Amino acid sequence: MSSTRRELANAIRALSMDAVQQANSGHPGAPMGMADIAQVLWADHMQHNPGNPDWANRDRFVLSNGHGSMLIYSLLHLTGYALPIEELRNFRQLHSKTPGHPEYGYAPGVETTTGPLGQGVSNAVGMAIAEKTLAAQFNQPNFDVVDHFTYCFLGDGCLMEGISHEVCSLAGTLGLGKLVAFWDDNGISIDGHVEGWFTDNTPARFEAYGWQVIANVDGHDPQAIADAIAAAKAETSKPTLICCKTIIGFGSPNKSGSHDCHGAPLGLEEIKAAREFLNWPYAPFDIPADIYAGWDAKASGAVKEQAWNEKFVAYQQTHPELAAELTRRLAGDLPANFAEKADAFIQESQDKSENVASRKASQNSIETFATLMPEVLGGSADLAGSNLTIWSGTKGISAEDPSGNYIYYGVREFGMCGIMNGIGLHGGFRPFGATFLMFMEYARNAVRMASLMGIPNIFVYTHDSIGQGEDGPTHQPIEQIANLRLTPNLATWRPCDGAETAVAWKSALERKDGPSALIFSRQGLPAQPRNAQQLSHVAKGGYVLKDCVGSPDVILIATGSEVGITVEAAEQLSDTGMAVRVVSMPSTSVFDKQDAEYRESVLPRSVTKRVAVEAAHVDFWHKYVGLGGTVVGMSTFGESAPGAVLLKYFDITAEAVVKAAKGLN
Ligand SMILES: Cc1ncc(C[n+]2csc(CCOP(=O)(O)OP(=O)(O)O)c2C)c(N)n1
Repeated sequence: MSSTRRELANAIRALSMDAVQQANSGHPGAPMGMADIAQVLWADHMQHNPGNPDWANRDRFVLSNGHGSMLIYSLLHLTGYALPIEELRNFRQLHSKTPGHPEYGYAPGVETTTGPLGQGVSNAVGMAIAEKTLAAQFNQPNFDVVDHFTYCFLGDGCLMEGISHEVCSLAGTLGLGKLVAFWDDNGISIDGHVEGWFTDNTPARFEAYGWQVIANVDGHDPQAIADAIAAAKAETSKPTLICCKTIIGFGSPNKSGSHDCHGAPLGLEEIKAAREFLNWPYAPFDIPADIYAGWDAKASGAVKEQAWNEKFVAYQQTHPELAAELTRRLAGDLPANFAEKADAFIQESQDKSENVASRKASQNSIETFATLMPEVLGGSADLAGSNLTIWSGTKGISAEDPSGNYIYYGVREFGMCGIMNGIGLHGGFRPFGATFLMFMEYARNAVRMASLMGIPNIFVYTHDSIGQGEDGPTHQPIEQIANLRLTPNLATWRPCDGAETAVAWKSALERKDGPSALIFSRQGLPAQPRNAQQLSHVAKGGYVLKDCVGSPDVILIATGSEVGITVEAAEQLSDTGMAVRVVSMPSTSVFDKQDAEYRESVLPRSVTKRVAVEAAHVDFWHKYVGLGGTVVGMSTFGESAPGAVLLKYFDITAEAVVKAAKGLN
């Protein structure tokens, strides 16, 4: 006899309460509450193949309420992904594939890391944008080779987070008809019943965004859920929010409906009671064969993928160039001759020797690279004219025409970066998104998530210091660059002129295993002369830009807009007979990865007289200048005045560098 839907859902409930109990930590409430919804969605709608979690046209599933991780682990295990029961037994243990929150790259089938509430839904919006835009660029009559849904589970917590407003608002504007979100409306968050802190009219809120809202769905009634999903899929011009009334911890007779089961093990007594209540007589982690059979999606998934593969072969025959390009883009490979063309552009930038703001140099790089790479999907959080992110081939995407290569994100920095992460995870694009460096803080955690997940997105930051001037201290970064540099797996670049900027862009686009932050000035900067070897060493993150004869008396280390004044200072110091070396250090993290011999050749240990120069927080630089060195930089907030006045006022000048160097003993 085949299992009932409730029995199948109860397998999720049992696995969740048992795994949390075994780990003695975790969140049983959400998985037990959403199990019936998950059963209907995964059994009847999800287009996926457990045998190949990377199938390009799979539906994407995002558990934005990532604390309910046992829900997704149960689903992946039960449907047949390579996630054996031992992994569920090892929930939350070191080196298991089942960490406390779903981590991208651990269990097969986890599409994104979730846990920081609100960001999962931003990733889901990004995935839905990627699907829609990729489809518009590649599908042909009779060949819908890009054609999948993005499903997202979210709780009250995600809806309370501001980022959900940013991204759901944009999702409505962009008419993401294949995005379906399920709100776990259980009235509970950690502190208890949400009436005291969350009383929004959520359906009205989402209607105002332009979503289709299906309200008052009983999240424990499979037919109501099935009807809602059918209606969601039928609406192709708007995203859909299905508001599911659920009981947190459904099945736990004494703890369901209360925050007691949100984030703590139910306890052995209560688990026993829940087993009786659910009529689930099996031992922990023991799933009967007929329940496994009811969930198993391996055969049906293989058939679905096979049908798509056949369609793709026919597409390849009819549209060979498009098929080859789509294959390349989905693999994340650079176009043929990329390195050669990029190097020619770098040389050209060097030869031009233009004195421009590095944000302008960045725009020149974007022009070149976005023209070479149609997968570049640019954008800015309403600062295109300041960030200089528009190139001659820019085409904005809209609900009506999603085929473009640029997203007008509006004033939504955090949303932008979360969406970029979803786009990057989906595949087919190389997103970049821009804002003022100061506002990286609004988006900080999404940049961290890109770094944690290893998504090679590019975060573009302009107006990088007090040199930006009149906007004043609210807009003048001080500690932000250090913050970016301290983020593991983020490559941070602060180039000093056109050639360094071109190298930074090339390096960011060549990365496959993590994001890059590219930091640019508002003000004009002098181009630096370099010989061929120096030019090739820019990619090493730090190199000798100007040298003396013999061993240096002092080494000056600078980045970005301070390289120019540091070279000036070096000239003045040389005139007084000092042997001075200038090191340009556009990327400290890239420099740190070079071998010891190279690093020693740039910063010989024997030279302890060192000055670092950067119009940003001084503290970061002590690891390069040591206790014997000093730093010309900032340790207070800025002021409002023209940039040149401020640089003088705060002593970020060639004279200050000379004085600092002379003061070393
Ligand atoms: C950004 C962020 N802030 C706080 C938390 C801690 N946290 C985890 S779950 C939760 C409450 C979530 O409530 P809800 O979405 O209703 O989940 P449920 O109680 O229904 O499981 C909080 C505050 C978090 N994970 N992320």
